[in-house]
Amino acid sequence: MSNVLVNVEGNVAVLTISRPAALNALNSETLDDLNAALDQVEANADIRCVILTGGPDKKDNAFKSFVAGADIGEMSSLSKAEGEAFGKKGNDIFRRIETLPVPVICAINGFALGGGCEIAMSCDIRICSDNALFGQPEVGLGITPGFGGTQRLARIVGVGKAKEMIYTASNIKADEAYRIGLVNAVYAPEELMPAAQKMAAKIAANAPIAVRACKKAINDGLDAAMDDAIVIEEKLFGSCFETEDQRAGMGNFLEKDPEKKLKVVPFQNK
Ligand code: CO8
Repeated sequence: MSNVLVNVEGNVAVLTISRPAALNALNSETLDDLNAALDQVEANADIRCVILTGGPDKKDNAFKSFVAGADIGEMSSLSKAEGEAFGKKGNDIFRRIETLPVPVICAINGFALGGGCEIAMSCDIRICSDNALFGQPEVGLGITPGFGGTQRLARIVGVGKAKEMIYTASNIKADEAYRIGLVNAVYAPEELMPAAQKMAAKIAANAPIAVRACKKAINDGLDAAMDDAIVIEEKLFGSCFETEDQRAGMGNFLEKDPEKKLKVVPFQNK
């Protein structure tokens, strides 16, 4: 039985991290399951957007945790080399999420602590429920954030705020996460998944090759100097003119017949 459920509907895949016995904490097995789920996503050319979320808790079946961190029990007896290997295992998978060709929306439905906050930060877009709680509690456990937290938090919320959160190991609630730009929006718990689905459907309705090119241009450009970054954009922009989607999208706009002009373009992913 996998700890990561994959549910594909239309062009959207929902990946649910489900380890109810431990508030969806990431042990090695769950990381392997996540990697296998990403294999499934990459093998399916119909998937145009992914939603990542957490499953319900064992006690009352309520959604109280997205991911409560890396598994503390598993980490407690690691040697230096094993700690480094565990960090690399998480980092490789989170980097895979970050560079997955299609956008990933993280729907954070409760605790996003340690590795939970870190996996959320490897996604393209984060939205959360109003009961979400974010933090990097690692220094209280005698370790550093080891799944990318020291790097991505500073890039997302700025160096000063990231250092404050990491050094003090203080958690922040959903409204503060929104205020500092860690999440794009906050919803009542029952509205979170519908909002994620709505956003995913909007993304999936656009030209998929263009959307993937935008993700690549933004990600690769952020790692480059501006002179190189705009060249990255130019190349990807140019590549769109070899696609049927570009011809369909622009042809639709230029259509004189108002009936046809309003028709949704059936993008072909070609
Ligand atoms: N690891 C393992 N088990 C966990 C974890 C976790 N991170 N979080 C919760 N659990 C388990 C509990 O042990 C408990 O199990 P049981 O029922 O068998 O006793 C069950 O989940 C429910 O948890 P609680 O009873 O504690 O639930 P509460 O509602 O009382 O509290 C909290 C919820 C506040 C989330 C609390 O569980 C908690 O503080 N959890 C730990 C949060 C944390 O510190 N996370 C960060 C971990 S460190 C990390 O993520 C590092 C990432 C980088 C790794 C780099 C590797 C080198």
